[in-house]
Amino acid sequence: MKGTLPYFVFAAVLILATCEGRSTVEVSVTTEATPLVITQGVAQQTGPCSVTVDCEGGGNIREALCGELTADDGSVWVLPAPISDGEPALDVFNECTGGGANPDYESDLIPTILNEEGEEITAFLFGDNYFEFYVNGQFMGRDAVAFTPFNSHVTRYRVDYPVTYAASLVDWEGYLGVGLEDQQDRIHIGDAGFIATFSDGTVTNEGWKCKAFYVAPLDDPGCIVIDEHGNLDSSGCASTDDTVSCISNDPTNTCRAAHLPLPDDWMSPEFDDPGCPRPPTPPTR
Ligand SMILES: [Ca+2]
Ligand SMILES: [Ca+2]
Ligand SMILES: [Ca+2]
Repeated sequence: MKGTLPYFVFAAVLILATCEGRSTVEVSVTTEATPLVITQGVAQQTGPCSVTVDCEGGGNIREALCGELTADDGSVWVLPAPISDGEPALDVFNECTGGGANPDYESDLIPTILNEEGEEITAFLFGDNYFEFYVNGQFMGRDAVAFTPFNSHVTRYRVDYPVTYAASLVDWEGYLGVGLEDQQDRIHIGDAGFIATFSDGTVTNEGWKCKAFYVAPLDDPGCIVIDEHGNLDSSGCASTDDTVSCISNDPTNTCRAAHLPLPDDWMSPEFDDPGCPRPPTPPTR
């Protein structure tokens, strides 16, 4: 039914901010409703996974590896996030595995038919660094280059309104478990973001919702506030290379991270998202 306002869900597995503890008071961050787990240091196991690729070209190539980190409570965390084995979306620009710009993307697009009589929508997708994209709970493609160089994608589908979009977003990390990466000769927090534009005029904006499942690097997890719905708020935490002290103090052993389990149905239109906060908006430059 064209004209009906779509409804959006926007789930993130890694938030864009990072944290530092400022409080000297011991703060419990684990509740029955919110099984937040704290880990310290990098993954015990690291290696290639389904998104690891050999880049043919492109500047600033960082290889995307995956890892596993076992917490003190015995829980095992896949880092930087659980990853789908699904196929990448069609390239718009991909220097790593796609030869650069893809001027033929328009003719290469094959619509996925979710509803035969639905609206045909084209979505342009860019993630720093990695996304998996779902429409009404259906997997529509993932990012072909999980770390760097940066790349962009497009996908097309036919669907009835209202539409629920869901994306898992990962700011990939070079030091799995502590949210850090190499930049020239130093270790660095990095940054992240996601932008999508749709042919029906929809855009990513403050109307979407964003839930964090993994926050790093942290000095003291007590800076994280958990609301009554189990959402993590790390806006009170420090988030720069200069203010997160573990970065300059043996980060691979001392930086901490906060983890929430990713629900199986996070991409479903029925996913319960009360109180999910709005996503951070990008700085004006
Ligand atoms: Ca990417
Ligand atoms: Ca980062
Ligand atoms: Ca990044």
